[in-house]
Amino acid sequence: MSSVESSGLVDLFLDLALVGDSRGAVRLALDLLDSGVPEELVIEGLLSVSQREVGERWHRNIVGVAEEHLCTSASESSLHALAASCPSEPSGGLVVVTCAEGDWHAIAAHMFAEQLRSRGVVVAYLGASTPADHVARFFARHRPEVVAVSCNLPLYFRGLSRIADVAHALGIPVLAGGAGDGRERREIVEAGRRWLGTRYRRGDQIDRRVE
Ligand code: B12
Repeated sequence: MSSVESSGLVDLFLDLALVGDSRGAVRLALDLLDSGVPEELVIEGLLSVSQREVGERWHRNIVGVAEEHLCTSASESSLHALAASCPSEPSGGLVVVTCAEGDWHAIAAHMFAEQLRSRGVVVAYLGASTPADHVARFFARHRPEVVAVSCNLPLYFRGLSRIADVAHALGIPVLAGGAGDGRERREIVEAGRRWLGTRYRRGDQIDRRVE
């Protein structure tokens, strides 16, 4: 558990977010940043943990979809505010971060994209589920160096595969990641490795950047 997680700030973030005080929640994230906590840790220790906690409460029927939406909205706003407060000078080839076709868990992909950006990677984050043929058109126009696909449910492995196929058809390496939890996370990582195939080394470079 990180010091952010154990500080009670997650509960405070949720207290604010779940009653719709998105501004207060964003302020909390920015205060952490101002106190010297690196952006990546604010994302991992505050936003990601709050998202999982609201998922847990949703699962146990303590809160409903309305509260989940409020929390996700506060986390999204926090991500934008953090990005605006942490200018980086990205360089190198373009990395496209997209969700698997069918997967609407955009915020996991957004968190990952922002973590890459904070490490100086040039990132285009496409958001939630995008049809593979439209992703292919974007690839053809912008020729990314790598595509990182966020897949958060095994249900969307096929959608992940469709995006991997269009990337591979253009010779673009694919890195897969993201997960709900537990067994699925391992399955997703394994599926990602299978698709990476011979192109693993270039994707691996990005993988190491997030570990
Ligand atoms: C918010 C949320 C939603 C929102 C998403 C909104 C949005 N804008 O993103 C909405 C309401 C759309 C939603 C819908 C659904 N959801 Co939902 N959702 C969640 C919740 C609460 C949080 C997800 C989240 O914010 N993740 C962000 C953080 C927490 O994820 P993270 O994995 O730590 O992210 C890091 C890494 O994965 C990594 N990463 C991410 N992408 C990549 C990519 C690469 C290449 C790499 C290397 C790394 C990487 O970087 C991230 C930052 O460090 C989770 C609970 C949970 N435990 O996650 C459920 C959860 C994922 N959902 C779940 C379910 C079942 C669903 C629905 C099927 C519900 C339904 N019946 O309709 C639908 C599916 C919709 C769809 N087509 O996708 C289940 C999945 C269970 C399972 N494993 O099968 C969960 C676990 C809830 C639960 N406990 O039951 N959901």
